[in-house]
Amino acid sequence: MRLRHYWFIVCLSNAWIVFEAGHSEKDTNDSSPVECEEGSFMLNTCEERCECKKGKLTSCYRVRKDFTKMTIEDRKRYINTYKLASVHPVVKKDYEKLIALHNTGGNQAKVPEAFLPFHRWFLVEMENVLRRIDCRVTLPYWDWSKNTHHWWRGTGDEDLWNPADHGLGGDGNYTDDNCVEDGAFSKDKWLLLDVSGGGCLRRNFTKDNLLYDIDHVKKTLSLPLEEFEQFEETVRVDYHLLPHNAIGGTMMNPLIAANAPELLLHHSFMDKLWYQWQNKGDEYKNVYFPSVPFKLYGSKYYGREWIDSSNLPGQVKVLYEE
Ligand SMILES: [Cu+2]
Repeated sequence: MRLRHYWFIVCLSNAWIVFEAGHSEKDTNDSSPVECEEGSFMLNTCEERCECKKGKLTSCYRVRKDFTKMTIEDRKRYINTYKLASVHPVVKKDYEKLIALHNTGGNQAKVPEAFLPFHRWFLVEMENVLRRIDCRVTLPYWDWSKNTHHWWRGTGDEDLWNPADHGLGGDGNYTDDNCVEDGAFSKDKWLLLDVSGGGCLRRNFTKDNLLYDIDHVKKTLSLPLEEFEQFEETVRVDYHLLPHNAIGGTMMNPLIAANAPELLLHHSFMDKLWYQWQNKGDEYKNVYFPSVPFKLYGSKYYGREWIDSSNLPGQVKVLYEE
């Protein structure tokens, strides 16, 4: 009886190791043969969406999803992985480096020639860090334009600001320096990095309707090619700054905003808007950035290398699910 019990534990712990290894491998253009129908789509072990060609999974895409539509389990996985990054012995340094870089490079990254490609690069770098902990993780996006009249709500199960462990927690406590005191990032559970001054995550919600709703976004996306500069400015200035300021606290301070967990979700949405614009056609995809002669702040890359989401450096392919 005792022996059987022992074997059960050994098997269980081995299964756990296999499970862990299966989801923490660096990347996954899985070339081992699989049984699949030619031309069909399948998820690989890292849950990338791949196409089946000649019995192999090829052209694998990281699928970024609307946070509010993800399963509770997926949302928990994302949040837990994100929290782990700041203490994980293997990735902590790289995570810190990226936050520090965003803290110092904010201004250079906000010029029209850099904003979109710099943040596309930054998002993939952050995603890479998280995927070294769990390769099934991709960055979710937060489409606040769908919910402008109660964007701050945290009572719905699907809400970004839900205080359970599948949400980001809610507004800060104004009697306590706006520290967040509920949810996965409450001050007793999670702190900002030293490079961001340490201390609690702060929020100070301005509970007014957000100015730009779904129809506004649709209009912006429908601008013609010649008005790319208008499109870019609307995204970089209007859409980008609005939630930074409405959330307040850490998100409102450009020197530390990158340390707020919601920044990645907001910037994923900004990246998705560029992605949608680019999907209107090849001219839309390539407008403007190919001619920019300088490298992205803190990066070895030119902006033009981050134009095509289906062919990014490091063999990364990204798609956004509606
Ligand atoms: Cu920002």
